[in-house]
Amino acid sequence: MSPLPPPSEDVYDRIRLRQWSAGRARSAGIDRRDLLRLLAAGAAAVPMASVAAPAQATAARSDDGLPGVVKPLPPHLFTLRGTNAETNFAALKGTGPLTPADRFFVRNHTATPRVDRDTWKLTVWGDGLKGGPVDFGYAELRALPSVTRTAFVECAGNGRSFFASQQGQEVSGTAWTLGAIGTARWRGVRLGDVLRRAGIGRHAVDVLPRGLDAEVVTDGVNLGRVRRPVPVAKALDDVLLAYEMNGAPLPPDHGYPVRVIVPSWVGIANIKWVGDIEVSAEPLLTPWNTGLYRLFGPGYPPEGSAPLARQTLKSAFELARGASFRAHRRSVLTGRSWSGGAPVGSVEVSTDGGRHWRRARLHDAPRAGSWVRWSADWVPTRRGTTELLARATDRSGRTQPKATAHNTQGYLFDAVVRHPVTVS
Ligand SMILES: Nc1nc2c(c(=O)[nH]1)N[C@H]1C(S)=C(S)[C@@H](COP(=O)(O)O)O[C@H]1N2
Ligand SMILES: [Mo]
Repeated sequence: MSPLPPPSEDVYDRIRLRQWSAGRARSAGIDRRDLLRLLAAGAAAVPMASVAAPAQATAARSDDGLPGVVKPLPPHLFTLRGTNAETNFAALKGTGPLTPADRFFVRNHTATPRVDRDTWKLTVWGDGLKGGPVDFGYAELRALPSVTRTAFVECAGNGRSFFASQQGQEVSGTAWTLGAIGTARWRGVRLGDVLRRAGIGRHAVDVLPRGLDAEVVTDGVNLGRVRRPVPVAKALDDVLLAYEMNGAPLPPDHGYPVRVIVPSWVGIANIKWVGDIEVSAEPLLTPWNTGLYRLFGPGYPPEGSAPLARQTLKSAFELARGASFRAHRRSVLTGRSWSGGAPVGSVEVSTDGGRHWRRARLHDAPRAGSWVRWSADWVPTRRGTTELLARATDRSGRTQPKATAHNTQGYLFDAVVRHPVTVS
């Protein structure tokens, strides 16, 4: 059995922009000229600063939080980046395969809205339905058959800072290390069940969930509320409308009362605080699948790559950068590897800057859309500084490369990361 889904999603995405330039795709909720401007901005290395790190970014942090985030963000668990909070990988050591909600990274374009689930409703609408709009209340959704699945949510820009620090390349956006990922057990209803109940037609092409958080304003352009289309084939396949995370109601920062979970895809597809879903008979374009979340740069066409869909292959140590070890003492190095494509097959570790490699022990059965924990023993002998490296190979035979091809917004970094440590 092939670990990868049918190619329809990719083919679909590739034709999207062509359709749009030919006037056959619709700019959903934004002026076509503004969208073109954003596209141009994506193509140049213009930092889309207020999208990646909005003005509130500089607001003073309270001791253990951010103004736009509800949960506490103590420094031993999180590193704050603008309106966002990155999970410290060291804080995952010993936590098991699921990321506890108290240490799950937060990526907010603006701020966490407070939504009352009793007055909340989800409106499904658009010319891809056979009839008019259909509303679903929270209780109604809970009454539908539920499904549970483990999936990571990972920002497309996870690992972005290594374009600069390892490859000397300039990129725009939040300077994540590797902690813009979390894995949880999500419970909810199949988006497909809801769409069928709403009367999705055979002519439907795109499904566009939109968040209830504030509109995003960047460079004087109102981008509207956060929204990013998913092709019908994916929407009807394994997408969830989730109301539980790790057995508890979704926390406010992670989309309460209901969020979209699009397994294996870039984080932006996982719309939090979903309020409505447009079902369209035409292909849809928003800022989040045009100027943003495509690859721009010398290796890519002027309009950018196809919109990003699947996440890439990565590995991280559960260790602070610059951590120290004692010489001649046995240590157990632990970490995780994951991929949005084929499941991780094996992981190798180097403790001497990449000269020698050995197999790590895997502690989870590799699964697509999730991560595997691994470990390797190390008895350091030489005092001083060294670099630890971890390199995963997936079941399709792909291995993390030494470098990732540059793209201006620093998406999909998949190269092996060099992790500095000291031995004393
Ligand atoms: N409504 C809404 N949904 C959103 C976002 C947002 O700002 N607003 N951020 C997206 C991005 S870019 C990512 S990476 C994930 C982060 O999910 P988390 O904050 O639960 O970790 O949510 C996505 N869904
Ligand atoms: Mo993201």
